Amino acid sequence: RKCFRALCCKGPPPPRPEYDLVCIGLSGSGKTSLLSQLCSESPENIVSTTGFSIKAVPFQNAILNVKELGGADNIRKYWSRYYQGSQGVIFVLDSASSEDDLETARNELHSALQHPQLCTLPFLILANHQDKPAARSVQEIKKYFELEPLARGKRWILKPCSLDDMEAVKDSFSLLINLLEERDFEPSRM
Ligand SMILES: Nc1nc2c(ncn2[C@@H]2O[C@H](COP(=O)(O)OP(=O)(O)OP(=O)(O)O)[C@@H](O)[C@H]2O)c(=O)[nH]1
Ligand SMILES: [Mg+2]
Repeated sequence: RKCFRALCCKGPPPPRPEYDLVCIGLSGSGKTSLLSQLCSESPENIVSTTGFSIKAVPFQNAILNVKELGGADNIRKYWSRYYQGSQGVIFVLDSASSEDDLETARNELHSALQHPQLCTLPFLILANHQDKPAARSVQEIKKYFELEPLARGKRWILKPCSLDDMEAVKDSFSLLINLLEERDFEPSRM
């Protein structure tokens, strides 16, 4: 009987921690599609994001308030105005895009990694569109994006993914949540 009580009468579960994240990446990289899937929203009628869009994405052990910034050419220059208050960064790229777009994505990622408001935060970099035959592998992307020197000492995760394998996407987000939690437990510095 005691055992039964212990199992069933524990009261409400503790509230899940919430984190504010910013999600960037070129137009068409799949930011809205991935975030909608994570929120179990219908994948239909997704249009290019003008300005920004905020979603509360629920996970078992945390809620991520993700602010997606539209990736179109004329919006990207305003990205940095929306960085303040972020606790982590999600960068989505199209692994099958043209050489030109890949170079633009690399430059944008480098700017983000060096931005004063983002440079100390954990980064989740998603090499999306892996279902396409032209997709570059995560190793190729790691090399092309020259992440090693730039991101050294930072907490970042680079993972391949595609819209049709949401389990892999969820696993990547779990790793990001681990990085966000680590910060919570960091002893305060004197
Ligand atoms: N084949 C394939 N298509 C994808 C994948 N992810 C997204 N797409 C498609 O790419 C298109 C653009 O996706 P969006 O989610 O609107 O891209 P976005 O990054 O939000 O773009 P902006 O809001 O303009 O910055 C949609 O037609 C998606 O269905 C993927 O992994 N594989
Ligand atoms: Mg979008």
